[in-house]
Amino acid sequence: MQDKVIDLCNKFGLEGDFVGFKSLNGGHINSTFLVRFEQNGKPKDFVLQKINKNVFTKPDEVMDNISNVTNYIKDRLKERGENASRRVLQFVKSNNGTYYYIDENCEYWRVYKFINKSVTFNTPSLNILNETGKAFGDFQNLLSEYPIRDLNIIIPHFHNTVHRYKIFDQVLRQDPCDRAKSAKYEIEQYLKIRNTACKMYSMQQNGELSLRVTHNDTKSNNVLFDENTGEYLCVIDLDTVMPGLVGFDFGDAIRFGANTAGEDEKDLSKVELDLDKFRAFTEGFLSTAGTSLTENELNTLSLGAITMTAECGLRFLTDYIDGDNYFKTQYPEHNLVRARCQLKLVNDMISKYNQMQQIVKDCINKYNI
Ligand code: ADP
Ligand code: GN1
Ligand code: MG
Repeated sequence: MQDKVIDLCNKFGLEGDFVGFKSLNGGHINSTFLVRFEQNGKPKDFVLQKINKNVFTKPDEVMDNISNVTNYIKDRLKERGENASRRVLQFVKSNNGTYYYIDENCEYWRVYKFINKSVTFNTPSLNILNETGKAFGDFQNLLSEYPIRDLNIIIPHFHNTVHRYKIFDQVLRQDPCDRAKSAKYEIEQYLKIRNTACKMYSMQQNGELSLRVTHNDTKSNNVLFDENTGEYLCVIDLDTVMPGLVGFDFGDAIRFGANTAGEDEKDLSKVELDLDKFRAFTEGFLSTAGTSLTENELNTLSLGAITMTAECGLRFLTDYIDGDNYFKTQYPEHNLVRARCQLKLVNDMISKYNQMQQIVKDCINKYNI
């Protein structure tokens, strides 16, 4: 693998002496490596990433969106008088002049600068969640005037819950691995919350909610924080940047970050919505994004959390029944375990809906939105 990594780095014209590389595992989709070079005695780190072609079928369109959006953010940060070097991902062009390189196996690779002294968190503290909220709120704010029509639709129907349920129906009918019988309870429960989970899609169709530039994968491990201060630096993992609903970006962050347990916790008694974490994220998010949001958007933030949790759990369950073709899994029932965990969480969110709405109201008042 080392020869391959060195060869790829050459294709991106990385200069200096190659020191080594290691895997940066964390996500369920791409393969990520940290590569170290030495230039004039100083270490220079880069991220080398193989884009998952099964998920991102048009990697050139992914890179088109990412380069346009990161350049736009860079300009906006400059306008604000902020130093962009650690605040936005900086991609490196390959020798072909594109932001990706296609290898002999037709795999797409990209390189961007590693942001030094940064960390990510899978189980964020209250303070880190507050910073995560600020990061995604600011992302929303920085891109609020971006012309969304110029963006490619990377994964059609990505957060279209109505469509996700249709795919679920299909996979269930086919039951290709004979797994449906082992998930009877979960199937029944996910069908029970179908209407609630599909409400925001209808609101979008009716024109009550409009599309914006959204990130679409707002987990706290997709934000880099300063290693020393814990302040947010930069939003990463930009593959799914495309038009979407702001409530879904808010909601997916809550799904992941305000769960008292991990996304794949087996002991369901440990899984619930932590309202303190919900408040910490909401305060951060509204402090940076608040004034750009409409009344309907503000009113549906809590429903966004319910929708994203139901949808993500449904996607895990669909993938389990389908034979684990989409998400990386570590053991045969991993997707089912994830689906159970999301189910417990979404039901808890539904029971805490009024409390979530009250917290959103408190924050609206606090920031005079
Ligand atoms: P995935 O699609 O697999 O989730 P990410 O782009 O989120 O891939 O990267 C995986 C991990 O690599 C991140 O959670 C983060 O810890 C680290 N990482 C990615 N990009 C950078 C960067 N520019 N600087 C520092 N760390 C990074
Ligand atoms: C995937 O790549 P990663 O792990 O950040 C998935 C998200 C899911 C998430 C669940 C392109 O994100 O939609 O919410 O797993 N990304 C894609 O952890 O499908
Ligand atoms: Mg990621």
